[in-house]
Amino acid sequence: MNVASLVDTDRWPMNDNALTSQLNQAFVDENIVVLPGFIKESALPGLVAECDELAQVAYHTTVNANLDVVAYDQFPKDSVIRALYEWEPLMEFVARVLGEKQLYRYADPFGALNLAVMRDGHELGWHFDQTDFVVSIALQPSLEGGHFENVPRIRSMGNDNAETVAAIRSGERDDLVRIEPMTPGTLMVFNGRWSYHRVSKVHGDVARHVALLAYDTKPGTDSNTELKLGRYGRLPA
Ligand SMILES: O=C(O)CCC(=O)C(=O)O
Repeated sequence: MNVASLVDTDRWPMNDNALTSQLNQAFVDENIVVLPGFIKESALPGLVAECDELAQVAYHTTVNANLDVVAYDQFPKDSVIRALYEWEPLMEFVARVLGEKQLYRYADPFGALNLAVMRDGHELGWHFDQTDFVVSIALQPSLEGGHFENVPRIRSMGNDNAETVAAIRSGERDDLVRIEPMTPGTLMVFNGRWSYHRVSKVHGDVARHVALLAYDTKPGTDSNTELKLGRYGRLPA
């Protein structure tokens, strides 16, 4: 599998220092960078077919969410999404966008790579992430809803901004909420620790497919038993 051929490197030259320093500056300023058309349009039908196949073995998660999740160990060896995740140049590119010297793939046999499948009625409520960043690749939008809604940099280490966060949750501060564009093929690097975000309710009989690629600045990162049981319904053998 020639993974490099999936990426539109004319539009997003991954080794171009000018591009990666510009993206790094945007990440520092906004806690998010959105790269539309990172995956070539011509590669999308094959990837969506893979998602539809994988979605059949997804586990329905109800902890803090209502969506179906495919775990890393469920991606077959010849999976193209797996190959993208395991492709060194992609990890090195994300490191440069983040301004990090080195990244490591998660040691979590389930959480390293997920496919999030959101079907009619599924949603992901307002939350902050426990991690400094998440990398997502949007592959298929739902017919209606399924928007990635985000309030960037709403809290910081020293200020939880609890009143505003509560007002967003109760729908009184929609003026602060941005919908981040997630057209198919978009790569997003996002810091959800300081940005409040959700995925709005999905409607219609087309599943929303998003691949979530987990990297860390330290080696050996794994999730705990409680998270594994909640999100995947099982523990490693
Ligand atoms: O499905 C998405 O687009 C993002 C999921 C998300 O918000 C998260 O994993 O924290």
